[in-house]
Order: sequence, then structure tokens, then C-alpha cells
Amino acid sequence: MPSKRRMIIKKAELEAVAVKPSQYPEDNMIEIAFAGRSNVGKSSLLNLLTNRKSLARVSGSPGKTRTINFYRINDEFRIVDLPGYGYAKASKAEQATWGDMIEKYLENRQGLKVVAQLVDVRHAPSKQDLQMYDYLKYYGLDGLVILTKADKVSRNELNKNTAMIRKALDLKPEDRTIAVSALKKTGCDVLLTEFDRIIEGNR
Ligand SMILES: Nc1nc2c(ncn2[C@@H]2O[C@H](COP(=O)(O)OP(=O)(O)OP(=O)(O)O)[C@@H](O)[C@H]2O)c(=O)[nH]1
Ligand SMILES: [Mg+2]
Repeated sequence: MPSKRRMIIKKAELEAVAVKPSQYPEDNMIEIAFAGRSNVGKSSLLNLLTNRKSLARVSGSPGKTRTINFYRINDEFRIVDLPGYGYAKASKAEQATWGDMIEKYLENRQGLKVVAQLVDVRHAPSKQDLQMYDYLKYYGLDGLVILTKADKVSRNELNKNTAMIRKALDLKPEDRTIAVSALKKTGCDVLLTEFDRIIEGNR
């Protein structure tokens, strides 16, 4: 079947690194953010989509991304890499700062269309995943779930776990789950087609 995907990422640059709203880019360009627990693969996915090895820092040790990172794509929209939660070594104070930082961003960001929730396809969503997703529903930013590390499961497990995760997050039939693998470089086309839809306002 021919791909209906319009988007080709030609240009990607880190535009801003923020811990507070005064550091956000000032205009209302469309934004799609990535949320998920630390180590789930947010930064790796950004590198996969932009076909850049190290646009975003990736690490084997969780807690790599501690700031809100705004990536400007094709001068058309932004992908926003949010700091991961559930980082075991983070102190109480750090976790509070994290919550505050995320909430401020979700609360009043005009251009923000959707927050893609990333979940490791091998595991049931954690308590914090469920909390995060509820939060996204509250702000009307839900509806797109990205299942990461698809290379780590068989096709059978992928189907089984997708159904399990959809159920746990209580997804509606029209909500999308898209499996990706940064290692095998799969899932990009489907995801970029979804981005097209979001940007064109057809969802
Ligand atoms: N096998 C496999 N490993 C992956 C995949 N995506 C990410 N990883 C690995 O998972 C680890 C964490 O990836 P990151 O992209 O840094 O995760 P993150 O969500 O940005 O983490 P924080 O910045 O801490 O929030 C790294 O060791 C990656 O190489 C994938 O699709 N398949
Ligand atoms: Mg990261």
C-alpha cells in the first residue's frame, strides 16, 4: 500500500532547554510532546524520527533528560522531550520539581496539541504511567500512546501486550497505539503519518 505520509524531517534543531516558562520559545508553533518514565526511550525515539544519532542525549543510566527540551522540526512544529519520571535515584525534592515543571508546561502551552505517552511494550503501565495518562486526559492532551522497545518482544507478545496496555490505560477505540523500535528503526512511518494528522488538525 502506498504511504500517505507527507512529512519528511529535513531539519531538526534543539531550540530551547527550559526548567521554567520564561525559558520556553515564545511563539505558539504547534508542539507534540513526549512523556514517559525515565529510560522508556523518549530521547532515542526523537533521534530515530529525526534520523540523527545524538540530537538528544541517550543513556543507559536513567534520568538523562532533566529539562524540557524543545526541538524545532522543519521550522514547522516542535517535538518536546519532557524529563522522565520514576527515576529511582531522584530525591523527593527533585521529584517535586519535576512535577511542578511538567504541570506548568501542560497547563498553559497554546501550541501544544498532544502529549504522546511512551510505555515500554514489555511491561504493564506503572502507577506513575497511569497517573500521567490521567493527567493528559484532564488537559485534553491524550489519545496517542507509543509502545517502545518493540524489538524486545515477539509479534505474539506485541499483540498481547498492546491489548493489555490499552486496557490498563482505558483507551478509547479511536485512541492510537503505535509500536516503535529505535534499535530496529521501525514504526517511524506510522508515527509521522499520525504527526501529519495532528498538525493538520484532523484528530
Ligand atoms: N532495545 C531497545 N533499546 C532501546 C530502545 N529505545 C531506547 N532504548 C534504550 O533504552 C535506554 C534509555 O533510552 P533513552 O532514549 O535515553 O530514554 P529516555 O526516555 O530519554 O530516558 P530519560 O532521559 O532518563 O527520561 C538506552 O539505553 C537506549 O539505548 C528500543 O527501541 N529498543
Ligand atoms: Mg531522555
